[in-house]
Amino acid sequence: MPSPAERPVLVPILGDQLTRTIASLRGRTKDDTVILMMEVWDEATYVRHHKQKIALIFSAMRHFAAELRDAGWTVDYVELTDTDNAGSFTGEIARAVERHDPRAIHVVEAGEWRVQQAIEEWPDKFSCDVEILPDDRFVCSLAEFREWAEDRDSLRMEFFYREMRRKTGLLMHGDGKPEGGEWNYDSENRKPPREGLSAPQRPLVEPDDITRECIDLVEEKFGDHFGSLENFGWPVTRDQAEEAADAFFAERIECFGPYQDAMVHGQDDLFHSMLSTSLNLGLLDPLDLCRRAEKAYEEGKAPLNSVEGFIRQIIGWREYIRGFYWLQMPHLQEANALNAQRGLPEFFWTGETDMRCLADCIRSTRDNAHAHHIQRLMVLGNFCLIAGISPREVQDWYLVVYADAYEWVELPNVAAMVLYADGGKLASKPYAASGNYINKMSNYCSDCAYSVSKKTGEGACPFNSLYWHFMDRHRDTLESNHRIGRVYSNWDRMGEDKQAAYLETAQDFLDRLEPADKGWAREQ
Ligand code: FAD
Ligand code: DLZ
Ligand code: SF4
Repeated sequence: MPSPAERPVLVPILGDQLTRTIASLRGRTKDDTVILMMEVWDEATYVRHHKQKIALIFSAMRHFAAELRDAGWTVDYVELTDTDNAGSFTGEIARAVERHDPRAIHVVEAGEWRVQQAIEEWPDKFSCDVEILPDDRFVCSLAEFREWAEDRDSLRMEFFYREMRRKTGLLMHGDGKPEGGEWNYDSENRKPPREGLSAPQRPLVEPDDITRECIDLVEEKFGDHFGSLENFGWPVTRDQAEEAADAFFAERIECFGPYQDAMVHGQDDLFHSMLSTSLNLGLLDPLDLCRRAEKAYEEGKAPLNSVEGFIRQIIGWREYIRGFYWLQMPHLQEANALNAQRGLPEFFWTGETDMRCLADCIRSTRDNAHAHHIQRLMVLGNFCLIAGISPREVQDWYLVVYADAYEWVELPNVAAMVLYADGGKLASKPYAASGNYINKMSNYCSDCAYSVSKKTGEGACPFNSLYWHFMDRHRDTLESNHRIGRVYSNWDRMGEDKQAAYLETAQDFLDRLEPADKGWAREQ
């Protein structure tokens, strides 16, 4: 029988922990470590993920395992189709404990609450030591976020972001002042798309043999999941992710800021970085990416509003969203402050709607497993908010359809930012908007079956009447919010006939919405 010292340490690496410097590997020696990576049925099906998302994660995991082996590590890799695959992380750990008789398990905490609950049971389930290490691939630790949030009435991102700027020194002067004198250049980042606006095509990564095998596996096992695999071009290795970042810094960051909120029919990525999948898998380091953006500014290759905007998305929003998730779980999953109960419409899965803005965003979502932020927030999300769609159904949809979707980042964005389901802890007011906003920031309305300038009746843009229906039905909750401004005095000034026309048009539209089969998102 091997002595404890001869027994290896088992290091499970989960699908979104594909970082060579991950805490569980740091300081370990190759001759007494077995790395375990597991493709498991439970993770692939807890919601019915977009096909590109599963292919991306499996391919990135397989490439990562190959890199580790090349570097001399022992990797025990369990494929989805391996005989005896137990189907769950805990089941696979049990089998690995049998195979390797480890003296300890060292695992980095999970990104998702659901998985973390399972990991926390391991010390009781297995007889060896289990060490659960903090995930330090973020700028702000969870303990630090908790401390920041403690005793604050308002958890606004802007104040957190300033702390992160001070902490990292990004775009900061020695005297503690922000570069350019302002913390935030958002007001310069709302340019509507000018006629003919087009961005350089993002380089797509040609699938290699490993990726093609994963694509075939997904078609075979998950062929009835939402989405198309045809356009698969995601980076699946760190080198590829770095090349994607190079292309962003060379070609798109300059216009990233000004056109951050713009939407153009058929231009799916516009000037966005398309780096969220790589960041969330662990292929890219968030701080390093921000330092590269800062360098582009210092070298005069990108304007301050673009660079500050990009850095804010990462050390501001991304970090804040993660901290908020862990602070609010598990009740955030159930939050429904506005008591929204309507089922998600079927067209979210089929894309079959005459509303051109929604049809284009859903098409991009189906073809690319991606839509950019303003499409997610102000078209898809805004519709769900003002139509009163149930948070659980909206959450499931977003978790399924995006290749970058993990609950820690999806849930706060959906429940708190989009649906105001947390009652305003994250957002100071609901992001509700009429067709006017979409018309200003996109070219969708010019060729839509509905008329954006028509407010009520047949052919009127549904966003117009739904907006007022939303405001009217939540008057008790929202009227006292000082950021809602003059909305209710405008509403009252309209007079009863106009109000009735709005409410009738909206109700008529809502009555005709066909709810989706719940089987699209989860096995029934
Ligand atoms: P860019 O526009 O280039 O931004 C740069 C980076 O900033 C992103 O890669 C991302 O890491 C980060 N970022 C920007 N906004 C946010 C944000 N609100 N929250 C967290 N990080 C942010 N992002 C995800 O990574 N996974 C999700 O599941 C997800 N779900 C979302 C759901 C809704 C309803 C909304 C409104 C936003 C969601 N986001 C999510 C945030 C954002 O839409 C995506 O990160 C972004 O579209 C990814 O594309 P990009 O890499 O081109 O981003
Ligand atoms: C999303 C996902 C999928 C589809 N499949 C796997 C898998 O088979 N094995 C794995 O390790 N991870 C997978 N993931 C990502 C996990 O769900 C992710 O690591 C957890 O959500 C983190 O808590
Ligand atoms: Fe969307 Fe309304 Fe514009 Fe049509 S008119 S694209 S539904 S905002």
